[in-house]
Amino acid sequence: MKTVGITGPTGSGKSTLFRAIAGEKPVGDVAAVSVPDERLDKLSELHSSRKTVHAQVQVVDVTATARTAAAAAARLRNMDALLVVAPSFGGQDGEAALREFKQDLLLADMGPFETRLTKARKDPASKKEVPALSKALDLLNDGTFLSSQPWESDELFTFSALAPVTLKPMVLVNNVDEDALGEKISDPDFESISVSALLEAEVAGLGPDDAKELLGAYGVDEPVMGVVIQQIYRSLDLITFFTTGDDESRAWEVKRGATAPEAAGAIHSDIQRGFIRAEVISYDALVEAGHWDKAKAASKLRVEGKDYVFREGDVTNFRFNV
Ligand SMILES: Nc1nc2c(ncn2[C@@H]2O[C@H](COP(=O)(O)OP(=O)(O)OP(=O)(O)O)[C@@H](O)[C@H]2O)c(=O)[nH]1
Ligand SMILES: [Mg+2]
Repeated sequence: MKTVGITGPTGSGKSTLFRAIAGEKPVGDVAAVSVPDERLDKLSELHSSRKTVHAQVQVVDVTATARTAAAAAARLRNMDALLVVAPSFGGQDGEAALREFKQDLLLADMGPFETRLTKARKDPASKKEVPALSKALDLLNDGTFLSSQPWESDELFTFSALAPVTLKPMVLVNNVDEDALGEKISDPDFESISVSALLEAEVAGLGPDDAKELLGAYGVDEPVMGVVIQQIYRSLDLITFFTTGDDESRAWEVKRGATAPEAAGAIHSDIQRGFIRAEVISYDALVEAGHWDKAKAASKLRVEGKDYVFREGDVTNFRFNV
């Protein structure tokens, strides 16, 4: 499961957004939440599945328990992606606050890169890392996030020990007043979504009918938290594939470019080890066929071997022996 950290300026509404995302169940500052996916719901319906299991992400209110800025930065480095909250409610200038906060993120990366570069210059074994490190440091000094560049895999390997914050996928939540929903911040480093964290947090504590009524008062159809979660999930370098049947329909995540045995490993290491082949059909083709069994009877299932690279929305059944 991937972990997403909520971060942003002090008092921007991070903990409020966390409550909105985590709903009524948060214990502490970490919550596992389901990623909404209409395709999965459809598969479950077509196969009358007894269980529907969505992909999940773990959301963390990063600064809630960190005692110092350094502790918060260290915690940020462990996140797979960041949800950045900009405060635009109550007459605040969210854009200005965001600009300042971006400086903090750049600074958090500069220190470790400087230290590493100094070491690499002295150590013959690390000399080859110097060009990538100094290019990265130049970018940071120019106020540019490392995520803005296409890096080579050996450069990324050099950076990986430093876990740079500005290399992480980020989604920006513009935290606005209830009557300013839709107002976005334009910033080259982020995709932004407009949210009233306070309204969403209130809604998260209500039953579906009351939630609909409260949101309706502000002209909103449904909570945007689902959209926020979907967006952050998409920013991660993952694809989703499905398994389906009368027992269970389930969404699985695997890194982009994964082969069939690697995808099998997302389910269980035994299935990866004993992998024989995968029966695969695209989501659209399966919906057209109406049911896995019908697709099978009509020879619509492809048989793929161990070199097959999984695609977004594949529905599969693995053949394996243990
Ligand atoms: N009106 C309004 N107030 C909000 C909104 N979001 C947060 N607030 C208020 O702003 C204050 C700070 O919100 P928090 O969620 O605690 O902010 P935070 O980013 O977690 O704060 P720190 O952890 O101290 O940095 C609280 O009083 C919230 O009720 C919003 O969308 N609208
Ligand atoms: Mg907080």
